[in-house]
Order: sequence, then C-alpha cells, then structure tokens
Amino acid sequence: MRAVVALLLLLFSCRLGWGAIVRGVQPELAAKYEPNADKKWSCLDGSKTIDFDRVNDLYCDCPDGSDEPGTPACSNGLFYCRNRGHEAKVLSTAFVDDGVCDCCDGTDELEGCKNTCIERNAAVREGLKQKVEDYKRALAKRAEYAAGAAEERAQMQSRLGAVDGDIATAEQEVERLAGEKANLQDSAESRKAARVEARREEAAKRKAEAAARKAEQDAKAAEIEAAAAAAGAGADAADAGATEPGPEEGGEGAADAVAEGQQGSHPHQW
Ligand SMILES: [Ca+2]
Ligand SMILES: [Ca+2]
Repeated sequence: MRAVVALLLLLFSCRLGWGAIVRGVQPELAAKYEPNADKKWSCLDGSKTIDFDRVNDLYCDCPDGSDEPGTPACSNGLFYCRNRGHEAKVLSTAFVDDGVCDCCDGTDELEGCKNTCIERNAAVREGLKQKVEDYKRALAKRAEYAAGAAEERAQMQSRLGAVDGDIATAEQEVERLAGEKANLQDSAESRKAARVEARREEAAKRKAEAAARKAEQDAKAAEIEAAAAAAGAGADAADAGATEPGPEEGGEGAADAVAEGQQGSHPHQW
C-alpha cells in the first residue's frame, strides 16, 4: 500500500513538475519548496538537508515534519486545502489519505472525494445570509429598544422635573406655614399679655374698691361709735339728774331740772 501511494505521489509530482506547488504546502511557504542546484532541499527548521525527491516520499525525514506536507508520514505535519470556491483550510497531515474526505475540494485524499466546495459554500452563504438577517433583526430590535429607552428616559426626566417642582412648592408652603406659625405665636403672646394686663388692672380696681368700702365702713363705724358714745353720755347725765333730790320735792325738782336742762340745751327763741 505504501508503495502504491508513493507511486501515486511520484506521478502527482511529475504531473505538476518540480516548479509546481507541492501537495499540501501552504501558499505563503510555496517558495521555500524549491530544490537548489544540487536538487537538495533543507527542512524548514534548517535541521537537515535532504534530496528534494524525499519531499512527500511518505517517509518523515525532517523533525518538524516539513518534508511531508502532503502525506501522513509525519505526525506533526500540516496539510493545506485550497478549497477553491469555499474557505481554505489547514489540517493535520494525520487526516491526509485516511479515507475520509476532510477538504471540500477532496485534495486530502488521492482518490474517492468529490469537490463539494461550491455546494458547501452555498450552504455556508445561506447560513451567513440567515445570520445577516438575524443580525439586522437584532439591530432593528435594538434600535426599537433604544428608542423606547430614550422615550422612557424623557418621561422619567419629565416626571423628575415635576417632582422637583412639587418639592419646591412644598418647601415654599413649609416656609409660609412657618411664618404664619410665628405670626400666630406672636399674636397669641400679645393676646396673653393683654389678658394678663387686663386681669392685673381688674385686680387693682377691685383692691381699690375694697379699700374704699373698708374706709367707708370704718367711717360709719366711727360715726356710730361716736353717736353711741354721745348717747351714752346723755343717758348718764339723765341718770345723774334723776337720782339727786330737789330743795322742795325731789320728783318735781328733777323734772324741772330736766326740763330746764332741755330748755337750756336749745337756744332761746327770743
Ligand atoms: Ca520524506
Ligand atoms: Ca482525509
């Protein structure tokens, strides 16, 4: 089997010629897969120089696997699929000639693979198209959300402005009520002071009236006492006249004395 594959590779190389792209080589490395004048070639890591016909001879010569980009001989080699019409691909050389079509252009297998890159690309394009549509819908939804958010933000700002206005009005009302309270307190204190003064004046008035009444009562009492004293003195005098006998008859003499006394107490009429 190995001999058959080597023969096919040889035929493949001969068909392309040495100036052609070596199987499995990445385009940016193609210029490095040219033999020198002695038909020698150096591994890409520079570790060895081998005959150029030992490239892709199904035997791993270079430690970096660079001499076998188109065979599974090296475990660390890399194979490049051009996949024209679709996306290029780099895969491990372990997938080369393993009987499974890994590249859509079928170049990882010497035979048995159809080129499906156009169909696969169409499917990919359809998928991408669907993704683009999904992305557009997402953008539209995002724009819708953004517009809604902007509107909501404007409404919130409006409500915030209204609340600020309410707060300012409430603060003014509080300030007004504080002033009104101060005025009411001043008025209440004034009325209280007036009531106290009125009560004080009323008390003084009552005190003066009581003093006047007392003075009047004292005067009346003195007058009564004086009258009583005077009446007592008169009675004593009368008693004294009644007990002393006259020169002729005691009774008549006394009566006369009283009469005389009474007469003597009044001014003469003539
Ligand atoms: Ca080799
Ligand atoms: Ca394969």
